[in-house]
Amino acid sequence: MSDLIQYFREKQLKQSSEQIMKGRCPYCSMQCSMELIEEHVIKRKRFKVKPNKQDPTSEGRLCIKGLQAHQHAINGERVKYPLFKIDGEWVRISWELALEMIAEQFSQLQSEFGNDSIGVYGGGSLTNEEAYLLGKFARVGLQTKYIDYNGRFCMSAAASAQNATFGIDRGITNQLSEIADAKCIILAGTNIAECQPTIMPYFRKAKKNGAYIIAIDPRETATTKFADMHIKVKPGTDANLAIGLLKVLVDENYCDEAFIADRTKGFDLIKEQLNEVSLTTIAKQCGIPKEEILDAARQYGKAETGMVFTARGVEQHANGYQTVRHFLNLVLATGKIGKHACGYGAITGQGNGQGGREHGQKADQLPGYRSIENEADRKYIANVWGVDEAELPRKGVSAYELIEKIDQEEIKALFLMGSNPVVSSPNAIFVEKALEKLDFLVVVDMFISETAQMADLILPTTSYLEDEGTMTNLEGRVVYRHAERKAPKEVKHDWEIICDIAKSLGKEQYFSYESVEEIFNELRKASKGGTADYYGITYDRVKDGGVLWPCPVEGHPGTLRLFENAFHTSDGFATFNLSHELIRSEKATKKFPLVLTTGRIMEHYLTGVQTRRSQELLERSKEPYVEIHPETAEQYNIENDVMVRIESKRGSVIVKSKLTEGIRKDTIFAPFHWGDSQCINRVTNPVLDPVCRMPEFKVSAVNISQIKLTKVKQQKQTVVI
Ligand SMILES: Nc1nc2c(c(=O)[nH]1)N[C@H]1C(S)=C(S)[C@@H](COP(=O)(O)OP(=O)(O)OC[C@H]3O[C@@H](n4cnc5c(=O)[nH]c(N)nc54)[C@H](O)[C@@H]3O)O[C@H]1N2
Ligand SMILES: Nc1nc2c(c(=O)[nH]1)N[C@H]1C(S)=C(S)[C@@H](COP(=O)(O)OP(=O)(O)OC[C@H]3O[C@@H](n4cnc5c(=O)[nH]c(N)nc54)[C@H](O)[C@@H]3O)O[C@H]1N2
Ligand code: SF4
Ligand SMILES: [Mo]
Repeated sequence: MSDLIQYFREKQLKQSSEQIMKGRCPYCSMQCSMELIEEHVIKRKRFKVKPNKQDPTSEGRLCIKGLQAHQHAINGERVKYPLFKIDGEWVRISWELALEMIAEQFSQLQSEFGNDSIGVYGGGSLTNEEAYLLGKFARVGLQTKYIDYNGRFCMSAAASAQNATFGIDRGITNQLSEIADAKCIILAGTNIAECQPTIMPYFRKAKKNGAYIIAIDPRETATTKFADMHIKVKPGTDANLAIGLLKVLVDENYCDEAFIADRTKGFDLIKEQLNEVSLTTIAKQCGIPKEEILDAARQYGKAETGMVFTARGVEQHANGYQTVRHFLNLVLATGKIGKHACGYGAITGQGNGQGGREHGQKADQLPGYRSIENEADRKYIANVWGVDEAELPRKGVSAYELIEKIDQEEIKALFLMGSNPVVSSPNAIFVEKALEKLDFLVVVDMFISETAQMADLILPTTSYLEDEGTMTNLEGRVVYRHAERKAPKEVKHDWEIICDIAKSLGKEQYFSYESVEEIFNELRKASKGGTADYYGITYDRVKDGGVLWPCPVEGHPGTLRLFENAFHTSDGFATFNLSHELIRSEKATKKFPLVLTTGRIMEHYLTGVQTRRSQELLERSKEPYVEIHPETAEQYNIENDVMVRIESKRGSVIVKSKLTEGIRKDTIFAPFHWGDSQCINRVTNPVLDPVCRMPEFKVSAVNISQIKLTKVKQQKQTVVI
């Protein structure tokens, strides 16, 4: 080797460095852990991602989103300091000024219009500590009743149904490892293969062990292709289908009479009601052959073990609560719960979808899944917080209703942390107009999202690589997120931002923490004795593989399987759902004859703010589209891969057509990961479930038409005819 080469090698070695950082994917509820290796070679940075083989949930797997997640966190578009909008332009300001401004605006509005003139809107990406603190900030810092979060759009139907049926809502009732031994699995409106890809090997194992898998979805997906049976249900009719399945289970004696007698209430009444149910009518309502209902019920009925999973496909409906309850009836009637490989799971969505809804971001909830309207719960939390119970606000309204309050100018300022409602709310045009009415909008984000773009003030927050804390994954396992990357200099953690604002509002005594662990320890106390009891979970334990709640005392092993001996209701019984009265979804009309349903694709996450800033993911999936059946397309004179206008009562969007025989002829499907003019929520239906206030993202009556594009060469622009 020449001296010169030797010299450069040595120089390069001196200038190279490697940092290995433990972390956890910021996206879905699997919360797969990993190591990110950041290499500096001369002036270049290189990143490698290594899954964590010791992770008990992901078992050492990562999907493409997890492998590329760091790309958004290191993206140059990150907001690096507070930004204030002056004459439509973003101006860099100091934290001191930003905090002063917030204190002044909030105090002024509250003294003029009352405490409830400020709204708080949170998200399921926040850590447990931050979700907890945001709830406390609304109730103690601002003393407003108006707080809610994006989980309202996500899990509220399943959560309310589980609470009503079982007395507790912990996503999945069993550990994932039990799936392998389930002999029949019903996947209702859940596209696990694309939305929780690293969960799939659990189901593959089950299949290898002889499980029969039934997928219920109006269109073909990677999940339905994996299943043994695909019921291509008409959107919005799943409750009817579940009633049909129960009728077959009852009529053909697949019920576990002993379990029903010992552990449940309300079965006799339901049995009576089933006499009036006609399978032929149900098959017609659902747009499927009657034989499929019979086959599916028999498969589930005769299987020794079985599990039912639901997700947003059956939950995001005006009757989402009822629908999930009807699926829970199947589990109860067959006694397939509380035993090995028998149970139910609502597949949670966001990284902290589960923990985010347990500790007080929800309008009616206090930490530990306590109720803000229950006197004992209020007293307990007031005591932990060191405030007078009478000072705690009462319950507020759900996320979409909060936007309505803004529209009605009852809420004058909004503090938004970890959500992008301009893209993710139904009826997005209305939402945008409502937010324009705000006197003061503060958005805490890593990026200038579509909603942040409308703000007066943007506060920059740290990413998952920088922000330590705990998350509760889809198993109900509380896990620790290492965050070993240094935050950009002027960027703060969400929890620090909340504390700083509270201090500037003169509430320092309630928001003084040295570390996230200190916040967690307060959360543990606040949850003690509540439904979601985290008291026995310490930082030492979460750093070591995680603990499944409830975990009421230190040393408790955590609850691996729920309901082995009793349900969590006050009398220990689970309750069958009695209501057959179903709210009708938006009906197709002559003007809007098709049903639009919406959802996700593998490459993008929610409103795409993060994944659209990940080069690799954007490369794989650049633009939105709409799936249309070829026969439907022909009827509407629509070709493949052309621009199509989708129109509803509420508005319209233009996306590319994708013809596929996989979808029902009366249904079209579009993902919702894009904003502005391609935001599908400009079209969707904001009708809310009366119990859980979930909007009906999955059924909107629409029309479609092809847009003819002509290139006018001279003008170098595209003209829409
Ligand atoms: N790649 C990716 N993964 C994600 C996310 C993401 O944005 N991208 N988001 C995360 C979050 S927050 C969530 S909540 C979960 C969501 O996870 P899922 O609920 O699995 O996702 P969706 O695509 O919304 O809906 C699931 C399926 O429901 C079907 N469906 C639509 N309407 C109906 C209906 O009326 N009845 C039935 N039976 N099925 C219907 C859709 O065709 C779709 O295949 O995913 C999480 N994981
Ligand atoms: N049509 C249709 N609409 C839907 C759905 C559907 O199926 N169809 N699904 C609904 C569901 S299930 C969900 S969960 C919602 C989600 O919708 P949103 O709540 O809008 O979720 P995100 O797109 O993740 O927006 C989160 C924003 O917070 C930022 N962010 C990420 N992590 C953090 C953090 O730790 N702190 C802070 N301060 N900011 C952070 C991101 O950059 C992004 O701008 O969308 C709902 N909307
Ligand atoms: S997106 Fe979900 S499945 Fe994929 S790596 Fe992240 S946490 Fe795991
Ligand atoms: Mo979600």
